[in-house]
Amino acid sequence: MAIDKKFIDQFIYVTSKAALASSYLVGNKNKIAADKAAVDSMRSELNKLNIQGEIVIGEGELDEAPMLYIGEKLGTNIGPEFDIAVDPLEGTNFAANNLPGALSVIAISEKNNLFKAPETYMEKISTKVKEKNVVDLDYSVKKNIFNLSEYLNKKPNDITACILNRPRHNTIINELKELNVNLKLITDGDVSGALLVTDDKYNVDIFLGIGGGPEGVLAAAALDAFNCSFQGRFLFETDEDKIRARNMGVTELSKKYELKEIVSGDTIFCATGITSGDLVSGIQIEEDKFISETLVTHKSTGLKKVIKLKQNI
Ligand code: VTB
Repeated sequence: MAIDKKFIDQFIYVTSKAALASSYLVGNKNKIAADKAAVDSMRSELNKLNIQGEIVIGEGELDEAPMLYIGEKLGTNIGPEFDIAVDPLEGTNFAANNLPGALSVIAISEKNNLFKAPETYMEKISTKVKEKNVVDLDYSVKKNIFNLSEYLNKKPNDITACILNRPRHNTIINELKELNVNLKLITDGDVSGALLVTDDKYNVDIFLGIGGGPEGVLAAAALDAFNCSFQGRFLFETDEDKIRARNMGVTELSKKYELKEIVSGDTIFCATGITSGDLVSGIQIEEDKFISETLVTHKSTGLKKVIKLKQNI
């Protein structure tokens, strides 16, 4: 089954309004307030839609998030059953400090087609290579870079790798440097980072490293529509994290998940810019109107483009 394309505009509206709400707080040095504005708006707009939605990736579990918690039901309860993954403000530091790259993100699938990812880290890798055994989470950095270079017919020093700039990545970063790979080090926002492999214009050949698991699922939804590859493996720091994951239905804790095991069937993905970044421009306000840019994908119709809209506030 496919998701009716009438929902595309509705979900673009949801992320545009959340981005607008958050944009008023850009540069205020208050991550929590900027996030709350996006969360409140997103929840209220989703509740107006004729859907039977359920949050599978949200602001946390019921005991830690009053809104958009995993399992929360959204919509008028009339219409199709959807799994909903949200990151109302991806890149809270970016919004708080008025830096490029803050996004409001949502991914929708038909019921039971999006992975219910626990709030834990995930080892990830994405490229535009669809063939198996070229790039793989189980391979060394060196093997991945050599295979990718060969596949793309480039030298390692013509390859660019995107990775979160974190001490936990020091070894990988040093290995990439030794291979003369160009680095794109990002400070936050690895949904966007993972999506930079989708178009040559971003000049990124591989995204890798450890980031948020929920962000991995969101990125996978868009990467599927772009026909790119993604693999993810959860990393658990404490026994409590493992118990929570098991309670959410994750049975194989150390499994390497392929894209299709994370997202299947039809999906809609929308990422609206709050501040301007690599993927989209941020919110602009003109008197009583606002201009938004949203990267939209709809797997079944092949839609994948940036949609710019001017709407009433
Ligand atoms: C990523 C990124 C987020 O957290 O998931 C990252 O997408 C996880 O790593 O934007 P850290 O815990 O090291 O920050 C963010 O950077 C912030 O939520």
